[in-house]
Amino acid sequence: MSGPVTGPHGPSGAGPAPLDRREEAARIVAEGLRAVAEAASLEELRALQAELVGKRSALAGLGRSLGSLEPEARRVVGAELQEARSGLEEAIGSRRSALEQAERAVALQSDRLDLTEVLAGSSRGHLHLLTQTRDELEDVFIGMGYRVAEGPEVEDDWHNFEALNLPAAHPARGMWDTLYLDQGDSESILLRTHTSPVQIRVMQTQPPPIYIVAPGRVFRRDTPDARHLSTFHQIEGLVIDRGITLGDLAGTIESFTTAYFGPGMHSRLRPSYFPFTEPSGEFEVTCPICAGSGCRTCTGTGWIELGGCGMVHPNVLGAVGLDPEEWSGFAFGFGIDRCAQVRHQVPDMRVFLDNDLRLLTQF
Ligand code: FA5
Repeated sequence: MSGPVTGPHGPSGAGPAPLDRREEAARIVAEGLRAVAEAASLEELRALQAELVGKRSALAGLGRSLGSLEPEARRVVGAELQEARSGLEEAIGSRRSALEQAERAVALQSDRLDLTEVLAGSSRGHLHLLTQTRDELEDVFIGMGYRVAEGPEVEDDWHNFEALNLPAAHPARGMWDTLYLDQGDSESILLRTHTSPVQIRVMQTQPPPIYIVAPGRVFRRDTPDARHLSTFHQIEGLVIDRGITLGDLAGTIESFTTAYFGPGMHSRLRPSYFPFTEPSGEFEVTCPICAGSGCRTCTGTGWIELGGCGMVHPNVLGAVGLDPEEWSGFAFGFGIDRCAQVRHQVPDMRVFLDNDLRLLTQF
């Protein structure tokens, strides 16, 4: 506080004299600063703030009593009280920042998750078998010169059906029991039933030649059983180039089969029907359990179905503006879950969704 006030003391009975007020203010400031420095929490500090500089504080009371002083003394003491108040407010502000910082540090420490921690007796996490399978399938096709493409899981009717040569009310739509979303026009937005709409999206956005695979999640109203799930994964393949033949498709499937399943495994095509390919086939691989001699798993045939395939239908090329006279191609789509099941001889596909450590730690 600055020097002594030289003005006359107030009349007796009209509050403390200026000097008393200044001593009182100095005492309040000294005690206040000590209390602020010792405040242990933001809550304690808030209470102190009201006590020291609030409307009902002793300092405010002193300020209110200045009216009884001579004008000059009122001005000087008033300025000193204001200075005392500012000093206290400044100290409260910096103590608040320090306490807030300390509280944040404690909260951060208690919220911290050590993701690298390995608890004794537990195993380190790793990719799920289905993710590993998808990665390996991608690697096989990347090794054969393909690129990886992606498409949305929520699709529109045009990409999932119409552009794939499946107009509304086409009987073959029944091949896919579809989950529709309550969006837009009735039955216009759906959860994709297969990865084939990615064929359309790729052909719409990039000119041939096209060599892509598109892995992803698909959805159907299928009842889960040992070989079916209602949410599962497929990998789509699409080749569009000049002069592509059925022989290229068969050779590609055979190369993939031996690369992914091993040298003893082979593939074969069986005639089938898909509206977006002509001719169409289903491709099967050697049953890994009986090595082709016939067992219960392969119903005695020695073969297990993996997916569908065929030569891209001219109507599909037309839907995306490609000239079927110039371009031809093949497409295939097979189950990633089915691949993992066959390769690792998992009897029931539903275990892939159980998150049971006894299964997860085997792969
Ligand atoms: C299709 O989905 C066609 N889009 C495949 C295709 C693509 C044909 C390109 C021609 C050209 P399909 O419904 O048959 O076809 O399914 C293909 C594969 O997905 C099946 O062979 C099987 O391996 C897998 N799959 C089908 N339904 C399920 C299911 N509910 N659970 C697990 N895997 C399934």
